Amino acid sequence: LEPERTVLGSPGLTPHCPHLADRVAQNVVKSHLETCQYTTEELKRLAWSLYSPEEVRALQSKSCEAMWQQCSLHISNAIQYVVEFAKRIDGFMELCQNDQIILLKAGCLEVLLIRMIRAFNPLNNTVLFEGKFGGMQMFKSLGCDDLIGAVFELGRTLCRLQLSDEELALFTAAVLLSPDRPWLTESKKVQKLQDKIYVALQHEIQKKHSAEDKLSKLPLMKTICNLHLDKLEFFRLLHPETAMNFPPLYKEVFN
Ligand code: CLR
Repeated sequence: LEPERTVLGSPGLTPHCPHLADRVAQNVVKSHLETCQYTTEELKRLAWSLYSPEEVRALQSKSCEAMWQQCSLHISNAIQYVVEFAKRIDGFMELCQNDQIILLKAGCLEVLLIRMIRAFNPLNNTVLFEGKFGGMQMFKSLGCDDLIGAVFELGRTLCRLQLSDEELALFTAAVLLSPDRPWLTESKKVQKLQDKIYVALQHEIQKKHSAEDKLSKLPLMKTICNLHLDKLEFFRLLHPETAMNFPPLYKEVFN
């Protein structure tokens, strides 16, 4: 019987081997950053340039064919970066060529949609298209409002996860290395690669949460410290003799 497969309980790898997880994460994150098309700084800067209503109207009045042509060009350009990302993931190029192609064909749009969150602004529901941000009305002439609506909804949903670039890198690598794609010839090999990425992702998530947990305790600790000082002051007023005989270090720290 196969053990149950979950992100947090991925079998086959010792989670006690942080060096391997770090090495995997390092390679995947580097590959992502080298192939993500826009840096985080660039995107932050671009988030301020929005299409004007006139520009949106101009896009809307394009013919369906022209708009499809334009969009498919940008998508295929973005897919080339995803292909480059895959090629830089350790182990991918060691898969047989048949499987490389199957994984890319099956996964590249999924990866692109996940990558979209970097170029998506959930505050005003806009996405980067040809250098400026615009809402879904931009794509009206495509005649597929349902598809566009679903893409934007996915953008909003994924943005709510507030993934870091590290998590995004590992998440997209795990999607790309899905061992259950039909017609794979060496799915066990793909499985092993995906397992390693899951362990690295698990590490990354733990890092983030433990950092957050520690920071979130700071205000509480401050409250406790202040409360202790208040109590001590009050005790000293009531029992000055006892307080005088407190251990020297205690007095030194708290007086
Ligand atoms: C995704 C992240 C990439 C850069 C990039 C390039 C093209 C963008 C794409 C992102 C997001 C989705 C996008 C696409 C161009 C057209 C497409 C805006 C930002 C929209 C959703 C229209 C899809 C039309 C199909 C029906 C062809 O790094």
